[in-house]
Amino acid sequence: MPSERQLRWHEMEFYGFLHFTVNTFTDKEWGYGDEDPAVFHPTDFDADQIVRVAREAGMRGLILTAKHHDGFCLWPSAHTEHSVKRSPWRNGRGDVVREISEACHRHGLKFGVYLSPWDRNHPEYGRPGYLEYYRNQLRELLTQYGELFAVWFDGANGGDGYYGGARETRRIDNRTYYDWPRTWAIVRELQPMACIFSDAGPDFRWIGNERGIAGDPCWATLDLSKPARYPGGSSEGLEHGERPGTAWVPAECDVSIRPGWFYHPAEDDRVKSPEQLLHIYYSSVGRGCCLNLNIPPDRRGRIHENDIRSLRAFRRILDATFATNLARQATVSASAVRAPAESYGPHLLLDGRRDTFWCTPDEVTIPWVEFQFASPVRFNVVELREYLPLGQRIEAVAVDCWTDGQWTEIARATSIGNRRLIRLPQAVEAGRVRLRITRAAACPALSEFGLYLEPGR
Ligand code: FUL
Repeated sequence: MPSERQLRWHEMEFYGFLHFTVNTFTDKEWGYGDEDPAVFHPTDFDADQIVRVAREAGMRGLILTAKHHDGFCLWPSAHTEHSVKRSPWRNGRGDVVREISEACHRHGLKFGVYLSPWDRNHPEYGRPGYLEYYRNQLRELLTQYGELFAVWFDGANGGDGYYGGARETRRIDNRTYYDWPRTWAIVRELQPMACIFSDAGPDFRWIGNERGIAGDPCWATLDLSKPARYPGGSSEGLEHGERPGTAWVPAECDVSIRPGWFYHPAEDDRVKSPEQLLHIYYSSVGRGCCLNLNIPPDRRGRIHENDIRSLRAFRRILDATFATNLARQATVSASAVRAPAESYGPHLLLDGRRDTFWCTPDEVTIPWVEFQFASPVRFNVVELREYLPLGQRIEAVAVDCWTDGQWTEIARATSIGNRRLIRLPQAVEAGRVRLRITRAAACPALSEFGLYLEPGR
């Protein structure tokens, strides 16, 4: 079952990634580590514009690449000269981490950091000395920028790099070199509510691909006893999760709005369309995961107009779809209700609250609930949300509509979790809708039920 910290993360649902560093100016995806800090020179950096775009897209937080693999620091770290201190931007007195974090707090978004473990600039990389440096940097980020909701540790370790001028290949053993438990303990100590990301958790995991698409089913649990479960380890099992698993390690789907993670002018016309973004949203958020959508600032230090256009159209469709839960007009009845009915009745599916839920007696694991309407409703999206503090109990459901004097099954789904969205191929109209729980590991605890109409489909 999830921790309080993870429950808060689940409620984020949709947030953004900001990939921004020297690569933005050198047109690379992975900098070698020998970049002159002078190349980092945004001409019109505007943290408020970036955060406003994210907020208007519906993102509830932003995670910034404070340091990517090239080792260049977007904040004036006391432990290296390879940072914004040596850039012409703001005459060497700039701090991207500060500006973005403050803009996030001003606009009501949460803030998180990405600190690449692989550092192609640092002379000590691959040796014990680097670990001390890395942890000192982490301490700066954990103590100087307010509350963090996420600390993001990626698993890439490519080998060759500048490494203080050595220009060589350095291989490390992913399982042992970083001594992760000790680094995670620093996060716990300094930011107890921050969720830690890596391929293998501990708080949330990678979905196993960079397309933004979760597996179906997608379980929030993993088997952490497997030898391959470490950052940079095997991605097997990450898309679907593992049931029953040994720990709650829900998935984040990360994907870029463009082909690359960093801004490249040549990709200005390859921004994902609103329809592509919707498909990603339904395949990530709609499968119980959080979506981390990368929107890379350009060389001005702003979000490009093409990205904004796509995000706005995407948001308009989502807002129009989820403006009204049509199921709220229904009279609701269920095959079973746990006592007392006021506390566990099916009416709680329609109250818009995450902390109430419909529940059955312990021995009833496959109940149904029916929604009856005074006049038929037309919908093409079905929403289900489990009461997450009790874990993921439901394993399969079916949705039926009453048509021509009989029940017809219109959809099925497997795992539910934080939020399951079933996007129907076409709209259906019905005066009675029934949800059947067809398999569950324990009596279901369902928090919300929704019926929505996405316009134009
Ligand atoms: C990976 C990195 O290698 C990519 O450049 C990008 O930052 C992605 C989100 O994580 O590990």
